[in-house]
Amino acid sequence: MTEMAGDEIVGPVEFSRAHIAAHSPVEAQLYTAFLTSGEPYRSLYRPDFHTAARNGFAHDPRKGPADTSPAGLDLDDEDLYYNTAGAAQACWAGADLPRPTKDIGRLRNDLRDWGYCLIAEALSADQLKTLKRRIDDQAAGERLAGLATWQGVAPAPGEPLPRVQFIHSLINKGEQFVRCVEHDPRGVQAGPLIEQLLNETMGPDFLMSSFIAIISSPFNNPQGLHQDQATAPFSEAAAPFTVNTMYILDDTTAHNGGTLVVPGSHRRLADAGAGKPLTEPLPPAINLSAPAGTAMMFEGRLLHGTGVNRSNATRAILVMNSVKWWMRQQETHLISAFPEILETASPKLLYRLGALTGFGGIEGAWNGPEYQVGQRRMIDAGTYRRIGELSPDSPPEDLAADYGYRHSETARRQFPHQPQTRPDIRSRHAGAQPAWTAPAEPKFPGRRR
Ligand SMILES: O=C(O)CCC(=O)C(=O)O
Ligand SMILES: [Fe+2]
Repeated sequence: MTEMAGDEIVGPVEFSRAHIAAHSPVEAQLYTAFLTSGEPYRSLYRPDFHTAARNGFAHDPRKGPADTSPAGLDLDDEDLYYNTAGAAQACWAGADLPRPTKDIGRLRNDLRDWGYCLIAEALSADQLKTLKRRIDDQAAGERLAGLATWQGVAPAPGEPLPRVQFIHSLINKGEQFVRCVEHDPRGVQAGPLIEQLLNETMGPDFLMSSFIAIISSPFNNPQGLHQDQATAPFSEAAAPFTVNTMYILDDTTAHNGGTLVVPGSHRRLADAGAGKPLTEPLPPAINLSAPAGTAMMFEGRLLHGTGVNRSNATRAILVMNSVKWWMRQQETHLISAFPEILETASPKLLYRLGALTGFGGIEGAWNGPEYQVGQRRMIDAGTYRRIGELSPDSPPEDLAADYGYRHSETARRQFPHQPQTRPDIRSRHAGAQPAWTAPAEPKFPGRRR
């Protein structure tokens, strides 16, 4: 057997893997205890702790019963978190939980105090109809094509796939979805109100992380309750890092699997502290109940998950997740989006897709004020050439090549002032053109520069 190169001692013994391992017991390590705390999920999934959640806020269909459909789902046991009709309902009976409203003051209070709010008639009847029809068609098309995505919940024992269909990258699948991302009132009549609440909660420079449809089928398994702000064990009491806007496309109740939510859990989890176990049990979950056309906004710390659809029809929602501008987006829009979507996008849409150079740049062209659409176009066309190893001895054609970087805003701006550039290269690339120019529209106020 050959020695692994990484175990070779090539310098001072203090740098050897064996020496480092011998001097790194877990107790001596910097933040390992915090990073591996597993909180808050360790607390959330604790059995016999939270009210009306005997097995914690997670569902394991392998634990039975076996004779239900699907196997493992127990719809009678009131002590399971996904059955909210009995003890759970009694627990919340007197609470002034969010109800659909158009009153921005009430919406603010609900989002702050309960972690979610419900915007009444966020979609007009026409907008709802258009979105619903497009989603039904898209979902059916993706199933027929063998392209449907099944995820979010556990499959039942013996079933190969979960009973929840996701539709990804909605911006590619109908212009009404683009309007949702832009909060254009022609697509979502409550768009300006939603955008205001997002701006106040996230800062106006938020990005769109993903925009998807989630369609639960009869007797899907429930989702383990979770925070969509995937920052655990980091937790911040002052404000959330993400906010979801969820458009409800079917009348939703406990019967057809309205989203499970633990009202106020955003505060309780944040107050417990980052990486710390919960010391107080949480109250039970409720199922969201609201008419189609309502938008639920919920913040990233709120505990929630897909409920069990006990009806004989599907339940569809659209979820747009917004993140801080310095967080990684769930979807790499710059690769997923159709070129035409990027090329005709407004500055606001481009910004929200993460196409503004600054973070996630290409080959260091992240210091300019431009959008990365040009680079994407060149990549699509197969004309984007990357800069590799260069030296004074490189073949002249390598030094002079038409690299993709030459077409970036940063490169073009700096090129005339470059010291030592070979004269033939200076003249050859003096007129490098951008591969794409953004529409001359007013600057989007969310832009960071
Ligand atoms: O389906 C739902 O109601 C919620 C889905 C959800 O929370 C998720 O997929 O992260
Ligand atoms: Fe979620």
